[in-house]
Amino acid sequence: MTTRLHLAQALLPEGCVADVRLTIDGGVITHVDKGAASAADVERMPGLTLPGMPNLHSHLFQRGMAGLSERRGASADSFWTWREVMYRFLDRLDPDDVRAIAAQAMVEMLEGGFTALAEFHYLHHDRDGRPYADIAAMSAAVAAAARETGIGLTLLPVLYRFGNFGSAPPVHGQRRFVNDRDAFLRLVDASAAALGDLPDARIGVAPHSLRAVAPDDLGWLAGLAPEAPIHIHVAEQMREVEDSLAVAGRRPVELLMDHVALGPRWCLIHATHLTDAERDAMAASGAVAGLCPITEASLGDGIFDGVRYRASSGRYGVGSDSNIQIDAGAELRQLEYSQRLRDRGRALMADPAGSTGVSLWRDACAGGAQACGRAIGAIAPGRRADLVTLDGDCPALAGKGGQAALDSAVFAAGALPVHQVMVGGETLVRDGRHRSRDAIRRRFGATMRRLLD
Ligand code: NGQ
Ligand code: ZN
Repeated sequence: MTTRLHLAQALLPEGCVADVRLTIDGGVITHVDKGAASAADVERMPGLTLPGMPNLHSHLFQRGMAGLSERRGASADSFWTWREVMYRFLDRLDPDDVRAIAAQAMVEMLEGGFTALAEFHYLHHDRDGRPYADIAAMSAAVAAAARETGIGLTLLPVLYRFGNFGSAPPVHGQRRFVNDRDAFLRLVDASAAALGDLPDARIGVAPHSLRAVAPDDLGWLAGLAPEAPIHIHVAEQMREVEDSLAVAGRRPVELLMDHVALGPRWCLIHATHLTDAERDAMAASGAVAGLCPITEASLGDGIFDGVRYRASSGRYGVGSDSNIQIDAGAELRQLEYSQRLRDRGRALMADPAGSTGVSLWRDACAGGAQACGRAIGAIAPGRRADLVTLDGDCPALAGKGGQAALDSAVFAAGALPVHQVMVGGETLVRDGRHRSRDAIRRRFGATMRRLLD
């Protein structure tokens, strides 16, 4: 089916442009033309329309523990104590709980400007650590939530074998994640089947981290599906760097590059603590840095050097990771502000003489699309029609258009002011509200009350 849309203003690859007409066929943009609205346009979008932002890293279930790890403990709180709270929370979840939490998080993503998701999926097994009768029961729960909400999905089944560097055995809290290679192959096949009829869904793979797989698992995973996206958590915490040096005599990104050839299919999540040489090699490889600025701030990870990485033409995108807050604009703002606080400058992630909001949005869309392995992330022929129209009635946008509207949406509004969202040509959010928001919220509320009882 062919539809035509008129966008009052649009962020195209060349910048913000007024009066843009899109032709969409089978959910894909086939033509981008300039011109005033006409009777052939089935829908007219006022205000500025952006390419939907891909969310390149998330653990959906963690939305259910947002806010529950802010209490100071007896010993020093850290990423590692947060992880204990997280393990205790996920201990209780069954596939229906995961589906309820996932759907709520996806609604918030869509209402927050994210139209696609790469889910880094590692909660696989039953509470006793044994696989469900369907080994991909949890993947099926994620797929069902994607079907219900309409978000574009890249599912990354995670290989998790060990508890730490040196092939240390997994601890009790990790038993629901663990597979050997054979079980992992079954999981990937069953997960692909679970994606079934989801439009344009993609499957990839993810070694959880250098802590959770053996070095020779990396090449094995990369060889499974040589075109598919492959994501890994790396160098997020200084303790990981220290442990890697102690056990392998190499820093995490060095160790990774010793075992695999990085390239555009790779997404390195966090990659916070890099030497100049590691950062330059990563940028030169064409891999994507999967930055999760709000979670990295929440967990006290450190600051990725986006300024110098970008100067070496490094590619990046953003992810909502722990889902403590879900908002595409807020992720970009946090990224820029982290650079400002370190370097004591302004507009640090912007192109020369360019707008910070436009540069951040465009770069993170491109990197996010690459990391998702899907034709998304731009308003251009051949890309899926994933579109976010900003709310021109938001006071932060009053009197502003084009670049000033996007800068204001990212830096001057509380939450990204989203008016309408389309995924694959289908409108899912109108007036800032997802079409299934109320039912999904009710089910999430009932689930959370039971889980926290
Ligand atoms: C995760 N999250 O898998 O959810 C991780 C924590 C780990 C972040 N790294 C667990 N933000 O890395 O061992
Ligand atoms: Zn993560």
